[in-house]
Amino acid sequence: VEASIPEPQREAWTKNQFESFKDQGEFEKEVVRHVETTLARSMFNCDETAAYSATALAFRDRLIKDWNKTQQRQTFTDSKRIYYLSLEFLMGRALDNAMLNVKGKDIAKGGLNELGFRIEDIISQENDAALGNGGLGRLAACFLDSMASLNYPAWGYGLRYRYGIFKQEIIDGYQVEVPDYWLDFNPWEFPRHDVTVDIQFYGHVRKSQDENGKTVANWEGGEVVTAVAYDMPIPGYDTPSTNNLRLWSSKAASGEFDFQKFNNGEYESSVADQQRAETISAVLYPNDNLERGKELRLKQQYFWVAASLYDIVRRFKKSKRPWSEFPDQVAIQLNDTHPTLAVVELQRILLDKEGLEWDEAWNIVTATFGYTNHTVLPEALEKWPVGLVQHLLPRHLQIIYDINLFFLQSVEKKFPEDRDMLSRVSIIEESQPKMVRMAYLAIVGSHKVNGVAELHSDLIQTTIFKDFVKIYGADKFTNVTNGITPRRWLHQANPRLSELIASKTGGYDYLKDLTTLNKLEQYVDDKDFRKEWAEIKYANKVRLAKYIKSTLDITVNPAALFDVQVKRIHEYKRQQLNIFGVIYRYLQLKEMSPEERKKQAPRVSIFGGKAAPGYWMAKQIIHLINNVGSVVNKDPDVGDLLKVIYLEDYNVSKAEIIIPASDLSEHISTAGTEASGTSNMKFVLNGGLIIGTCDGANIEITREIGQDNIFLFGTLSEDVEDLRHNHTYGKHSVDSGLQKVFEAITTGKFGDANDFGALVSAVRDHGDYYLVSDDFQSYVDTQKMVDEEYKNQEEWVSKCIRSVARMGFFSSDRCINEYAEEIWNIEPLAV
Ligand code: OX2
Repeated sequence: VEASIPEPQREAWTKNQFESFKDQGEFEKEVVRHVETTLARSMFNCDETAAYSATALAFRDRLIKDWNKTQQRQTFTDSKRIYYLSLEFLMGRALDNAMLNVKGKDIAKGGLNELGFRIEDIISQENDAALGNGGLGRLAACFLDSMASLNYPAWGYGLRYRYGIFKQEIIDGYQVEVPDYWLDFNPWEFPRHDVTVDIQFYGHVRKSQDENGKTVANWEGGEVVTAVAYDMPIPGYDTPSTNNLRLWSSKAASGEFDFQKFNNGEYESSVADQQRAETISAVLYPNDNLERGKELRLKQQYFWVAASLYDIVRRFKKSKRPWSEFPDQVAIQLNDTHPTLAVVELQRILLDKEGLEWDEAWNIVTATFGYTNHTVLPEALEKWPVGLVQHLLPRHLQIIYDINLFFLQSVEKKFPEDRDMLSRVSIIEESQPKMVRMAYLAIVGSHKVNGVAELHSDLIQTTIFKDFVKIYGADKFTNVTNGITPRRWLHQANPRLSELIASKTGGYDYLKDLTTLNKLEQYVDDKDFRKEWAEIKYANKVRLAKYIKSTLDITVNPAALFDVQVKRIHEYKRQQLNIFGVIYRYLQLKEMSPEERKKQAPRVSIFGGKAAPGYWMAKQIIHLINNVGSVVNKDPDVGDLLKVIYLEDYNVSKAEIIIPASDLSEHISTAGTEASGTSNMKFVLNGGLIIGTCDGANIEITREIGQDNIFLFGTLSEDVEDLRHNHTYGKHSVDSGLQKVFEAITTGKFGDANDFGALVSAVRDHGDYYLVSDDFQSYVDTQKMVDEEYKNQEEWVSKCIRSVARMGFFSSDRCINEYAEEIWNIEPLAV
């Protein structure tokens, strides 16, 4: 129903519009109003939680106005929109970001202070919105920030998980998972109970003839679940543009609650149906770079994709344009293969619902979609058993078969000689059981395929998707190197550094054009500037040291080198290489005389990250790190020279404390395995140096900041295959340094040796797939160099400043502009 206020009454509306706070007084008034009326509390009963809620609501009121106007503007101008489909959005906290983006943080700080609160305490009341596993989900969140900041008409679509990524506790050195129920009070979401879509599963397909004698497919029967929209405003920085993130929640379809059963006293079983429906959006799968092929996951994917497409198509149809203009109005980006069913769903809508011919429909589909690949790891490439797809989505399987048939026909025509090609590129893998290869389906269904860093984009074109480059030509494949939002990852996380940079680069404009950072280069030799810079780093380290003290009761010396590796725990990311290096350092320290020890550079090795609950080896790595910590940290021979810290429950809000405090961070994946990495960019942007392999975005970071400002080591990706081959044929030796480390572990220096047997043998006896032994020596040698260079603080700080000055390229704004131009063909909307 189109409801609108009649002309004569509009003036009353305009006159009485809500005005957001212009100054501190108005902000305070709004907070008090929300405490007293929205929350029904008084100043005698206003704790930090209530103050947080009221502050969030005050800012939310402000955002809503901009949000409504942005949506109206987009509708009136009928401009092309980009829809970013991602199963993960790792947003973190929203309040601080909202305050900064609308430039209201100073007002809030003063206002809260006057009301008796410290803004930091209020901000930290908020639960992280942790609807993601790691880099892939955080990238989606940075992209939302950039799309809004650059005024692109953009929507994110995802799932509203009731439980985000689990919370990690470390108990007796082991990871324990605790559910993350994050929705207690979430002022940032708006339930749209009027925006619902019924989603069908299972059933069967019946073919019939329409009045023109054309065969039509009817998908009938099965089960229906309702998707309800929840919207979150996404404010841009220093612009009124406020975009929408729409997350779907599942509930039983209205007809589903079985009143018959209910009345017959079968209350429990009627509730059970309800719960079954709600299960779909209940929990985020906690695997990073791993696909386990569970039916519920496939249900999640279809539920989310079908609801989103229904919404997108509904919006398009309002414009009354012909279908051929769909790709002029709509661009859809597939964040990895998780939303690939969208390709099939849009083809189904156009064929079965809208009555288009196959070719016409398929041209629209392929012109609409773009696909971003984030990994070459075989265990992360999605495949679904044909039988499962047939059972859950019978009509979709038929369409997949047809897509494949037409695709293979075209391939056969082009490569009549290469019979093998057909089975290699088929969307259906002829294995036992047969599988649908989702990446191939995504490539065939999109007009552009991109990797996320140069090396990675080269690798996909020369390895896993090589045949597709032959078939489609190189133009279909491109690179868009990842980026990060400088608003959260510098301004918000490191306010003092941001202020210092602003004072030298001509204000905060650098947050909108990060290349402006290059103005810092002229201050590299300025002693006072270096001093201020170093003081800020030190203060950030003190903040982290306090956090470590308060959570772990371990005292660390802020003057020591803080060496940080925080990311998901994975063998390919090689936290085992890091901890073996720490053990090696420890053994060396133990062998030294007290005089020799005095010459050593003190270090704090800081780890953090979650292991997938079912990833046993990753959990062993966590256990080993903790056990090494408990031995080293209380060894009086070592004292301040080495501390080993495991920070519990690494997440976005903790990253904002940890990253600004790092001197050195580790990005040490086996070459060719880390598609990009994005925390590497965050660490450098915050004035830390990197030790890393020639992998992912490390390579481009090196190119930008210069090889003197980064500590690179290890095997190159082009040599990995040969080394692995040698290992398999027994040509594999573990050098004496690493042998000593293994000896220490297997003789029980760090607790029961049996606990770590598998970790050691993976390297020593079972082929060392991740090349830990090959890279060990060059790793410890490079760490030695780090020790030496850190002693020369003036030079170290100069390197940090120079690096930051050259990091402009890694803004997610640059990245989004590349997507917009090369893939989405979309323009910003003037405000
Ligand atoms: C991650 C990649 O592992 C990481 O290298 C990359 O920076 C990030 O995506 C964003 O592009 N799941 N997570 C990733 O890939 C997959 C699959």
